[in-house]
Amino acid sequence: MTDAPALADAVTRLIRIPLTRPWGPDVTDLQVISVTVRDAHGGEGHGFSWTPQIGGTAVKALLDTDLVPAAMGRPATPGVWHELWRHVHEAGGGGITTIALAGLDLALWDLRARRAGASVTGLLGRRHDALPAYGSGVNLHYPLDELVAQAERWVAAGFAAVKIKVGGPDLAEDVARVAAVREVLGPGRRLMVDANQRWDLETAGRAIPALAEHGIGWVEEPLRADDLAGYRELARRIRPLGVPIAAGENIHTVHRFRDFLDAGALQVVQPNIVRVGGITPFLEIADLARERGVELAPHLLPELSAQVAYTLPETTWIEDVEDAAFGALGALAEPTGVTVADGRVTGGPAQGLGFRFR
Ligand code: SMN
Ligand code: MG
Repeated sequence: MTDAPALADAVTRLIRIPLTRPWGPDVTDLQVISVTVRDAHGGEGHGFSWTPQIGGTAVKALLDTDLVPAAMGRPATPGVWHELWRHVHEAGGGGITTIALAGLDLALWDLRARRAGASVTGLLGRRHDALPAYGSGVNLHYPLDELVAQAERWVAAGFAAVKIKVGGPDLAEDVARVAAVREVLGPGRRLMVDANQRWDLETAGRAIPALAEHGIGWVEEPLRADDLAGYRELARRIRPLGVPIAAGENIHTVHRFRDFLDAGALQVVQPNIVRVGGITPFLEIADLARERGVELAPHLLPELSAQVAYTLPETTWIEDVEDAAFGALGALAEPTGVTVADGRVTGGPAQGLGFRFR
């Protein structure tokens, strides 16, 4: 790979994409930082960084002032990932640094695949034509009737699994919401719940058994994602219930995922391809999950996650947040080709990753 031509140019652009279905009073648009790279032979690649709420400007600045200058002149290949990670590491091993790094990583994968006349899926080796998708909603702020209507749309759309938010101030209300959605789903569909780090250990210890009465496929981010000791203790306490604990959208490195698995704290790992720094580190985390025999479920970004998940030996659930795909939001100049229908995700671009933002 070191015989790749040198990186000659990289241009970033901060784009705000309005959400048609806001994720909360203060989350009304997504921030994407598009990254276009050019190599010394004129090859071009397109990638992006992404953050819903916090840090878009900082991500762009880190790319422009630190990552792009450090990458310039190095081989234009994703193989430079670890050198670039070392370069920005004193600003944090994960978080803004890895989110920024993802923009370059994805652009370099896109370039590498285009150079080979292939899609990234084709380059990595496709193993699945289709994967199961689950309907997901950022819906804690929805009144009950809107939540039920959303669950009805998911059933009508053919999803065999769905995920809703829990962690409101009143546990009885969470239980009523889960019961109402279970009623819509019937016994045969999988229902996952996501507390988005809202509970402490005692609250989680009370809430999870109550919600489990309604059949829970996994409980996601019950505690603050930094609190490894809390997760270890929670896993110990709820083990008899048999409800898997899922987390990963706020875990940023393979090292930290390993800590959680060593602690026996997670049964489902959910790396977000952008937040961990791109496809290169995502594949390391997928290998780790496989070695440890835990379920892998990539977080969000179905148009990207599916393209990589198609290439893994295991079958992974792909998360489809209602009306939040870049194509559906009208953010792309042309669709990626990744489509969710009848509870399945299929398709992808003919070349590269296929992300060109308007
Ligand atoms: C989530 C996180 C960030 C943006 C949208 C949704 C949520 C999920 O935690 O897992 O879907
Ligand atoms: Mg989540």
